[in-house]
Amino acid sequence: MAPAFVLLLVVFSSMCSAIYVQNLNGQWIVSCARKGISVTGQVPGSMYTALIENKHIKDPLYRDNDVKLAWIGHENWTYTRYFQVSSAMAQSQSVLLVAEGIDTVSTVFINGRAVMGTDNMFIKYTLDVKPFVKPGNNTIQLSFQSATDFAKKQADTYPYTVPPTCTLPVQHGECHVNFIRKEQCSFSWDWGPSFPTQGIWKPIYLKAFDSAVIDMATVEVAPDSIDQGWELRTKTFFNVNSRSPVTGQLQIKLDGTSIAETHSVTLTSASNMTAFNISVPKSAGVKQWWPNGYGKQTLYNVYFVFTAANGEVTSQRRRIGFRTIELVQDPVSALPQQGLTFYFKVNGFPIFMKGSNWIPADSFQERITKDRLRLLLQSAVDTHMNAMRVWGGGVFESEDFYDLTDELGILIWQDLMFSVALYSTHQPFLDTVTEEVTYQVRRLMHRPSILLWAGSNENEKALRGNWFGISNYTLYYDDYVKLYVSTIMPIMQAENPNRVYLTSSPSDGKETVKEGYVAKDPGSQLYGDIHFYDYGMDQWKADRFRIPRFASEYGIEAWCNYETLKDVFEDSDMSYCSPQADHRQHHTGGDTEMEMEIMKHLTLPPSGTPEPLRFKNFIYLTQINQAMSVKSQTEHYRRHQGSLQDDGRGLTMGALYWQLNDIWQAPTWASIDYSGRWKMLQYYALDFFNPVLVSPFLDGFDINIFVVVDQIPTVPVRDPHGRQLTFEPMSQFKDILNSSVERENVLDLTAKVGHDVNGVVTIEMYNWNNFQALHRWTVPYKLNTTAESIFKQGVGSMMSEAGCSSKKDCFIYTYVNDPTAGINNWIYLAELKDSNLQKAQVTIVNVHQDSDRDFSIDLATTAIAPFVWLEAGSIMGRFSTNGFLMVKPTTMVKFTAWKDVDFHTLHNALTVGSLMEVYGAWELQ
Ligand code: BMA
Repeated sequence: MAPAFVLLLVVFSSMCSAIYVQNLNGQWIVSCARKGISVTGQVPGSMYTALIENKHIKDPLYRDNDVKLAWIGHENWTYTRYFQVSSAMAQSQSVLLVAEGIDTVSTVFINGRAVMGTDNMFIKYTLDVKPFVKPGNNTIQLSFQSATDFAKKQADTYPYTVPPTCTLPVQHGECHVNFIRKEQCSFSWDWGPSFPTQGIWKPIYLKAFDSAVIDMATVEVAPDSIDQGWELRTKTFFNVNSRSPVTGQLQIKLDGTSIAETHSVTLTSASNMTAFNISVPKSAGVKQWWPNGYGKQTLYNVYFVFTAANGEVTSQRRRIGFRTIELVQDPVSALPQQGLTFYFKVNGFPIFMKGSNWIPADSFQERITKDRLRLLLQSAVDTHMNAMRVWGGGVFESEDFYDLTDELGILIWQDLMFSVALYSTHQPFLDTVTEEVTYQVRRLMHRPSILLWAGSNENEKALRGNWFGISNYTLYYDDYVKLYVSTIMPIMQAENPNRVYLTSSPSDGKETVKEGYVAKDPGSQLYGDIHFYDYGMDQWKADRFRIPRFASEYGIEAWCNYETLKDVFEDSDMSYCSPQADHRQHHTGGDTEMEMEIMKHLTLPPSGTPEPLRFKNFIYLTQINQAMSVKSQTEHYRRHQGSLQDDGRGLTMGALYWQLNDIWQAPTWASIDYSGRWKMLQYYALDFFNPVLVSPFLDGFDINIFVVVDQIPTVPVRDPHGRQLTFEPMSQFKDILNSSVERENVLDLTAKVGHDVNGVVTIEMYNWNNFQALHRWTVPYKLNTTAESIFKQGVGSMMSEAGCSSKKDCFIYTYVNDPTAGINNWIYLAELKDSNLQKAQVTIVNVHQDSDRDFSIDLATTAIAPFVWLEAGSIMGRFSTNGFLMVKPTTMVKFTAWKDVDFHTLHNALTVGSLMEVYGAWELQ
């Protein structure tokens, strides 16, 4: 792998001045003296992958290997390699060792001499090693200390306890992860195993020069209010040789325009940064960057080229986008107790954030390829997501990740890496955090996809809610403020003042600040964002959900796909209550919770059902439960974007469910499992995040049906008392469409919304026993706001109009415009476990190959079938829809394989079932 973002040019300008870059990636020796192990290992990488590649250990994700292999993380590992230094390189004024990521606690030796210590995985380490290297053969060794051992020693010597001390026993994890600046979930989480890695996880190289070289260039793209153009606030940080001032020319150029500036600069090792603000006038005609669903993701390169007086040249490219982001926190009404709005305007437009939460895609970062990231992020975009939260217990993600989010238009709510814990605040810890946050902000701030920074995951909430049973609140409160406010906030203000920094997520936003950074109720529905979990409630119904301003987390567990488990389970493990199935559940009582949730709506497999059928069916039911629960909650949030309750709740403008991806094969909150297969929830996101949503729900004794068109509010929203709220009229958007620069760049949402705000919703009542609707209501609608009720009628009166005599017999199906438009939804009248569902049998009647990877599958059913579920066995790919209600005798579903596959292989692998066949299988017992 090339250094992630450093584009270094080796230019020979004279007989004696040159820049040399020597890659130290590749093969190293990875050893553990105490265990007598010495194997080869790749860098970037960790000791686990080195041991796997050398067949020293089996797949760490296999069965309970995470526990059996726990010893690996408790040992101290050493990375060693030889490297050659040419005499020319050795003679350079500076020979820097640059390590973009060391995981985590190590002493670095060069030719046997300790030259540097490391203790933070999120820092780039740079050291001038000229005094230690020699022409010819050299050795470099990183002698690691076990991360678990280091964390324990830190905790033991700290003057007081900083909880939580250890993870819950059900997680089979390690203790005191809050004492080490390392991926917090690598000591285990409630959805993931413990693999406390050691290694060199990012590129490492030598860089030699005589003058000065670009270390890192930063760009903050800010709107210029005078000419309504833009300003590029640039900083260029240099590595400067220590001996003398260096002069040179720095050129900064905005690609695709005529904007280029060259500045003469003088650098010393003490004064190694230059700052230039470059104006991009309106006349430059740059196009804006839009989130997914709103327009194109136009990106521009900014090139920084430094030519030193001695002829040495280095350069760096930063790819930027022109967009504004504003977090609007205005009073929702004249009554101060009704709180503040919390929504984002992108390029001036209020945008409802639709998305999910991201966790590390693998315990071993080196296994995450760009293809894997693309698969996951494309899945997000394909299901209409425009936002995602990079959760604070993982890592600051890779350049590949943010390249993709920039290109795909996914706005990133970027947590800092602190999660569900209190943290120590002794000076060395604060110092390393300062270095970490400064480096990461500089590394990422030019990215148009980064929406905001947030200090932690849930730490404000944890402190206020006393999750860890502390008795001295003031002590930990002071620590909290010291870390997120006194230490981190000034860094944000200095480095990236144009981007929002929230001290925690969730928080009450401005109200959190007002209340001294730990709000009385960080879960308030009237301020900021919330995380909402309640595994006891009926999550298929809307009436008990909160009505927050923004839901940045909510979700429920389901098992990963059965086929995915085959990678790590033996046949004997494929049982509902097997020890291995238990082992995989890291959320205390998780399986029982899922059972209880399912039983509210559906029937569980009888205990006599043979395995693995019972397990297979249970997995299917958990996925139905997860899909239906998250669907209900997401639709609820979308419906509330245009509402304001009498108590001030409403104007919900974000729904990021927990969680998109998985780190291993297990029951978790993820919608895409570790293999990349979609769970039913991901298929449901296709509909519940659709730009146009028809959303029926039970509102007391009524069926209430909303149409939601969430892009651009058409007129200011008024509440029942005529209070005008803050959303802008669509005319602003029309102005943009009239601008010649932007017309091509944005989706013509006025036309699109114009189409969608006028439409017809058809509502049909069916008896489960008949493909013909009992009755049909046709409702033309014209929306004034983005989310409106277009139909409301008592269930009883609808039933009598339709001639349905019992709720158990009937359900309601609804669609927008015509049934083939794909915008549809349904709602049952009696719990499905009590309904008179018919014995449907769904079959594959025909498969047609459309291309090397694309297939059409014709399905038929003998009766209306809920939750029709297709699988393609071991063939990886995606269906066009899945888990759906089949209301007609036939339908067609597409399958796209990720690799070429021949017709017979796919045909043989395909299976289909529905709830009724699952029930049928039980009756056969
Ligand atoms: C929230 C998250 C995660 C956790 C999830 C499910 O607390 O921030 O820490 O995995 O809920 O419990």
